[in-house]
Amino acid sequence: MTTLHHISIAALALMPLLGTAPPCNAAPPPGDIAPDTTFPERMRWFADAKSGMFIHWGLYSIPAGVHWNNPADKGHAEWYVETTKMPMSEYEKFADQFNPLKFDAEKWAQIAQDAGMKYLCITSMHHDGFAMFPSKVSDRDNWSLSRTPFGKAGRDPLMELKKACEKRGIKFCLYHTIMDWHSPLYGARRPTNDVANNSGIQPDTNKFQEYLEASVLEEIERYHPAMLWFDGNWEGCWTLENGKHLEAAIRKADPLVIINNRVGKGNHAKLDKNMLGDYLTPEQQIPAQGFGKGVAFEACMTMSGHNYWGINKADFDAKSVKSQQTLMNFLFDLSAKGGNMLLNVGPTAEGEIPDFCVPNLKGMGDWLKVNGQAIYGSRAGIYSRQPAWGRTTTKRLQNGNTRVYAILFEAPKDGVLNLEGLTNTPVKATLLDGGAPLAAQSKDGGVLVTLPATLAGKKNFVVAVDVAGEVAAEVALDLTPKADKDGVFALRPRHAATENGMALQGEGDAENLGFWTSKAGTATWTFTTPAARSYKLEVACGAENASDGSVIEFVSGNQVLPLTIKATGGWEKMTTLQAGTLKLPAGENKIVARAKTVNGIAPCNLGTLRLVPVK
Ligand code: FHN
Repeated sequence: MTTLHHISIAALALMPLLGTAPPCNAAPPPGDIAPDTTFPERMRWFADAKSGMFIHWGLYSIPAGVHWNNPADKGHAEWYVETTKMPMSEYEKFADQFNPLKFDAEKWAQIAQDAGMKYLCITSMHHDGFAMFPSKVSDRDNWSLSRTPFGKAGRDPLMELKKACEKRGIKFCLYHTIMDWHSPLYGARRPTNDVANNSGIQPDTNKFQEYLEASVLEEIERYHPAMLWFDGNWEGCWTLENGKHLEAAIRKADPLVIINNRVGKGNHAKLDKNMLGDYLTPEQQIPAQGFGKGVAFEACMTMSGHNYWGINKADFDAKSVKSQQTLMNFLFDLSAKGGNMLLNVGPTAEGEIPDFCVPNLKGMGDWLKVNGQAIYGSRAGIYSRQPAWGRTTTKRLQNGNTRVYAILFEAPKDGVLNLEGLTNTPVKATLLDGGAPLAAQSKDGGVLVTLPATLAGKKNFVVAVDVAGEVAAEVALDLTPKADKDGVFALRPRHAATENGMALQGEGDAENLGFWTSKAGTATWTFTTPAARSYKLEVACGAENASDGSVIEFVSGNQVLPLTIKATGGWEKMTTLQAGTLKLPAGENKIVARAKTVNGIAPCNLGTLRLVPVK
């Protein structure tokens, strides 16, 4: 910027500080916000809620991942009976032990409320087929809470939690499995299901459908959940027709209940013509982009540092949990793309949410108390590819204007927020926390907002900019990495197009691509080189010990650079490895990162790649 421009900026910066700031967090009166008719009426609470708590709690919480026959093997969780191949007759004994006397629904609901979560979804029945409530339907197989000491004492944790949630205005929702490792009627019976094998009952698709629907309808009648979260729909014995029949039965019983897309078949995170249910459910990943106006989606993510859903003793003992910033970045990223975050906790068999989860949840809730206006009720932001400085969300206003919320990871060093590509005329700009007015102007095809020097170094703050009219759908943003003065390319995690389960997390220099939990996961960087030359490829990566020795590859054209991962002791503890040299032609180039051999649950987390010209 020219000196003259700096002077004008300085002058502009002084203006608002001379004014008197309106009251803290001057939220626009609700009447200001135009009603959003994009979604059917029953979906609107969901589209506005943005953040929910997921809870995986069941008999598997008793062993908490420690193998019944090999105590050194601690790598299990809610898939316990399946992954340890425990005979079902042995697993059933956990039901006679389940007595979570420390369970306190008020405490759980308060943790969710303090986290700023607007709905809560708990496993009423996971794949072990065990009903976590006194179910008359499941009692036919003696396979519900009724048989536990807790149930015999008259407790009903789902009802207690429903009441505690609803008195706090939190929507109560239920997870229900389709895949059932216990029922003798389920089509894909496991060889270890000796209970079914000895029952003399054969798998029967129609009778299983009747049983499943009876179980779901019993829950609707008993708990009136606001949403049903189906899961385990991927096995061949569940068909699209089964899903349609179940969905029709639910709609008839309660036209207002929301249903996720796992009631049907197909990819959880891809729109397809056969999609059933009301919204998409990417898991452990944040899609690179949203799915377009009016398409609801929710990414379910784990708080566990090792990505467990049900509690895992080793993870618990290590107090392994994702940072508050990572959780907030999930929420910022998903809100910017028009989606929700369903964040999971795995309570103990004694009935407690791990206490080391609470500070990060509360910290996120405290941020939302001040800046929640930028999240709750918002819709996707103005960019289809996200800027490095932060995220945006939007709200349409009654007066025809659009409020753009810019969530900044950190104050820009030059004190100017550049909403590049936003050609709408700025009408008003304020700092959301405190409501101080800010100077905004259209310039160079964007909107520049001058930030007071008092914000220097501040993180995670929101600037609300009202602009005239509707913002063009997803302002194009050039995110192509460019070479610096030394010809070095910094290919940042946020510049990558990710596929199949990699999620951007962290911020600033700690930014990284995580959740590489599927071998199909890839990250692709696209950039343009001025001339043909060779580059050394340096890769920042972090890996847990179990991932040591994994091999990933960097592919560019017909060149493949293998890189053996060295554990750094933590997914986000980055070290830089030399991957080798690439000869790149002039013009557009792509580098694809892919997994070759994976040790542990993922090969590594990827940080910034650097291409350093070979002299
Ligand atoms: O198999 C389940 C798993 O246990 C967990 O419930 C997750 C959470 O969405 N869903 C399935 C894996 O995709």
